[in-house]
Amino acid sequence: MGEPLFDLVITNGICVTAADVARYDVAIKDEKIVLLAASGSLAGVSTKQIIDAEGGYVTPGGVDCHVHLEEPALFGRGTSSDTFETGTRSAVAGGCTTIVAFAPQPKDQPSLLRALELAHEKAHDNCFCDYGFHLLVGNPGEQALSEFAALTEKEGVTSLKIYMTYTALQLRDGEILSVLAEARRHRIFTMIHAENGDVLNWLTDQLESKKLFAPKYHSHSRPPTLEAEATNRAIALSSLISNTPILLVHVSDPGATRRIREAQSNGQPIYAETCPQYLFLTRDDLDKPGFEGAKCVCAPPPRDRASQEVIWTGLRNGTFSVLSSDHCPFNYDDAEHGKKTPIDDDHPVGRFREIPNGIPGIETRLPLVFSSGKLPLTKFVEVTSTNPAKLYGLYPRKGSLIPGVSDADLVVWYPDSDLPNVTLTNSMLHHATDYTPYEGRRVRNWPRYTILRGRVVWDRETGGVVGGKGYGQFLKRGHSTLDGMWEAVEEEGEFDITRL
Ligand code: DUC
Ligand code: ZN
Repeated sequence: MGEPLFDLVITNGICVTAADVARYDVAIKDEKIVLLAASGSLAGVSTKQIIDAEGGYVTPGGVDCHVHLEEPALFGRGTSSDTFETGTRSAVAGGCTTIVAFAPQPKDQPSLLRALELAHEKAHDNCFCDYGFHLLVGNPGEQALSEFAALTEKEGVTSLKIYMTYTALQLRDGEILSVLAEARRHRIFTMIHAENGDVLNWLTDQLESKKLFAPKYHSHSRPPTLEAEATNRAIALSSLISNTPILLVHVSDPGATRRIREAQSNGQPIYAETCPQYLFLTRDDLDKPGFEGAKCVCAPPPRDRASQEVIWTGLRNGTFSVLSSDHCPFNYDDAEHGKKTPIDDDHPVGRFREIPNGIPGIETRLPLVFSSGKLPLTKFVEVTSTNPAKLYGLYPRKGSLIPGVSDADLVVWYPDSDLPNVTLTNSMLHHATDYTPYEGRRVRNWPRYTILRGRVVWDRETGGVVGGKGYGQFLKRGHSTLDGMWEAVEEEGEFDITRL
């Protein structure tokens, strides 16, 4: 008896990709998918391990490209409650096999490469899933801009994120233009947080002058117009730099969505992301008794039910290419580093302006959306795995099931005949955060197995998280390949100010 032919075989599953839903078996060898075969045909093959999916769906592992871990205080007073270890542990338990997290460059740090080095130090040997980094650019001075070449050519970092709000990060319009021009030159993809920081500070001052401090006023300080205006401005700035591709992150507002759709219809390379909080939470969640609303303080804030429907439609019709978690966790019951830092004798319901913005969601992203029944399964795979992989230069290694090419990253879901019917509670999650904004919500399905590069890392029935800390590898990424965006840039030519 020689060496078994395969390392792992999954039989009897219904495989879903962004293109197809079909019954076939999957064989894995040396961390790769190596064979797709007729359903049941691999049942007796020689393999080290076999999983019978019992008729459950099998999807490519989730790719979550908007994850904040181990970051300093950037979005209010608190610091992240999840480390790379706990955040990625939580990721695999929710079916996510790849994340792209942020390497933040503070305003007093001129170098992006130094920021990247620090992020590597935090993540190295600590991750349960594969990971990459986006640079979070707080100071686009001469040095930072001169490092774009090294980022893409040496470091495998081909995307960055900039902010139109937050004192620690906000860029002026001129700085945004500098980033976009340099990003275009180096084929770096730019993510933009579009909220008008100056307007929101003015509105916040107005609310505070009326002594309106409670968490629910977070939403009044960030009305939809503020997101729509900044979105429109971001699109205008991209068009000024010869239509440089950008992605509007975490879109919540119908007005912003319409503007994005219009730009896309005009042929502009405008991409957009949304997140579960804009599908499952509303502004009423900020108005829970006492300080509880702080659990749902994130930016932009959750909107109303009608807005949720517009966002679902935007996912179905392709306005949104990706659905990420924006996992940005802070402990609730923590007055030193968490949501409760702004509570004091003068402010018994805190001050919303200082509540750290962000909610946990890395583990609940896929189960919530998969179970909702509101997306066709192929669309579910497209926006949670395939498109993120394409947008951020990981495809087809990630986000697909191509034999000989794709990493063996898979999720096996429960079959319809045996649904686990889970009631979400924080105690069942694997992050290090003391709450989930989805407490008590019912989800119909949950990843039964998560497989990363051929190894079972999550086995819900026996063992839970069975992957190892440090098994997750750093991924050097290529340029975006979604919709041939950079080919279009080649055709349009380099930015030339005399053409304006
Ligand atoms: N929004 C959040 O809710 N948290 C982190 C940053 C952001 O933009
Ligand atoms: Zn953001």
